[in-house]
Amino acid sequence: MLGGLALSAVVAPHANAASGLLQPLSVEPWTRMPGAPILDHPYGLPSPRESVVVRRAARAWPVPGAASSLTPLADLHGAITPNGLVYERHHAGVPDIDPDQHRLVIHGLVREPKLFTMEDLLRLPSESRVHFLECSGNTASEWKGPSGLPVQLTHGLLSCCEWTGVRLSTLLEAAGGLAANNGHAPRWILAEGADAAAMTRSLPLDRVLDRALVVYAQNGERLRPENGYPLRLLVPGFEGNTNVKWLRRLKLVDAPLETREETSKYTNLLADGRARQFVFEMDAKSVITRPSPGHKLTTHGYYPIVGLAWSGRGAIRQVEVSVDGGRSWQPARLDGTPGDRALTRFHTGWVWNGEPATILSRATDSTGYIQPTREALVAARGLNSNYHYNAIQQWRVDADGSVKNA
Ligand SMILES: Nc1nc2c(c(=O)[nH]1)N[C@H]1C(S)=C(S)[C@@H](COP(=O)(O)O)O[C@H]1N2
Ligand SMILES: [Mo]
Repeated sequence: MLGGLALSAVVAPHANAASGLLQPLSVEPWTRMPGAPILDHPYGLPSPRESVVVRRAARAWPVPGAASSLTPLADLHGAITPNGLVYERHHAGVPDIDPDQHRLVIHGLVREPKLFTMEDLLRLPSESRVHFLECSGNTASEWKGPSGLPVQLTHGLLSCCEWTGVRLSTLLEAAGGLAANNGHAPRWILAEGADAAAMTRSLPLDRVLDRALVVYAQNGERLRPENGYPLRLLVPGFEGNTNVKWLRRLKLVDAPLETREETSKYTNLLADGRARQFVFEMDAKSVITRPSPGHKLTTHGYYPIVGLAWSGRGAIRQVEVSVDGGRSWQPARLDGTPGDRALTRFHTGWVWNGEPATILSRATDSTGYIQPTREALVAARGLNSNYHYNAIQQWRVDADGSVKNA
């Protein structure tokens, strides 16, 4: 059963009418001749027929090297983002780092400061884990109401990879463990990148020690240059910015360094003029990726509704979908067992009767937190803030079948 309907009942009428199931299959040119030789592409490429499935830029940035590109969520399947489609956010371009010359330093309040080569790091115990990464600026376009943009441009600062690397705790052990000094206790850790932005963030040790990894691989191969090659910090569930790319330095300190990226940027100004600082976890969120703006429903009848849900505080417990503007909700089916701080694919079905409709999804995470409405989020946070927009997203389906962000 799908969406309460037997599969045969919903699929058969289309299939018979449209594709002439009773005709014998024709023998096409590609079946009559051997295909292209192997090793045309020693590194495989997607089918040229999928050439529209690419990252896109949402806007031009005013500073040289500052740029972002967004993941084509509507065209992806499952939960893993292919490496070539992982969204990018660079504050000062993509550095061209020679891995043989790259070094990672651990210093500050540790017993024995250490310098690691990439070779050293590859010899340490490693592990692989699937986690999402989301820029805290993701979906900022919707704070003031529906932007009209497609899901790639509203929610595409989002990816999910299997990351491989070394636990932060293993590196600390290699540095002889934590060491207080002159009354300074090691409570925070500063991470610094080797790019021209020298991106630096301070992170509370007690919240990252059990989960942070220093990673050198994504989805089975070494990191892509744009995602931090040869080394990046991965803090599952934390806002994208804290996942420092091109990582070269970790310093154990007793208090946050109050860097640019945690004062002037990546703080959240509230309506009353106060600001939230060190807002690390990405709150639970979901979005319908198909159908989504730009798609068109061509006939009345059955349509699958699929999307993605995630939470920076744990796993997804439930996703509900509404096709009547939020008046009634039905639980969606989740793929497998939702992973900790990983994208979760949800599915449901819907028979569209040709009337205008509004479709929405709402996520609940393993802490019991429920994704808020836009009204509730704005009431709590005001409209000054750019970051951490996680409200329920609605798409409008018009009578002609076109889907809009309106
Ligand atoms: N060194 C460095 N690390 C960085 C950045 C950067 O510009 N320089 N951008 C940050 C931001 S804002 C985000 S959202 C993520 C993006 O990671 P990705 O480009 O691999 O998707 O990296 C973070 N780490
Ligand atoms: Mo970001």
